[in-house]
Amino acid sequence: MRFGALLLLLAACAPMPLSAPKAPEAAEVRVSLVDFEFQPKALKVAPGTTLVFVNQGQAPHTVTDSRGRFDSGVLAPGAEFRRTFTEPGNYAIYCALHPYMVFSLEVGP
Ligand SMILES: [Cu+2]
Repeated sequence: MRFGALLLLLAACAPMPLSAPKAPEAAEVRVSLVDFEFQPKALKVAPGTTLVFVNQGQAPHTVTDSRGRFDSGVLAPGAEFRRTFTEPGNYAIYCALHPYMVFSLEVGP
């Protein structure tokens, strides 16, 4: 077999074309809601990251997008809310019950 043919065969067997962008890693990042703030208060993540918001306080809280794209509803103490962020951009997130609880998220490469 000629070398060129071997290369073609190897390329055909590769799971993805060599030019394909690397798939985003399926990462999870935990954000805590305590009484009465997000921890951390700001974060930058790669597109495709799943944020897991966990209410670790004694009071109920929400995870609400200021532009209305999502809302966790009321999270009782111990409850969690997961969302995967695929769209790059900036997100201003707050707690609807305590609007001074704010969280700033940047999704980007
Ligand atoms: Cu709250």
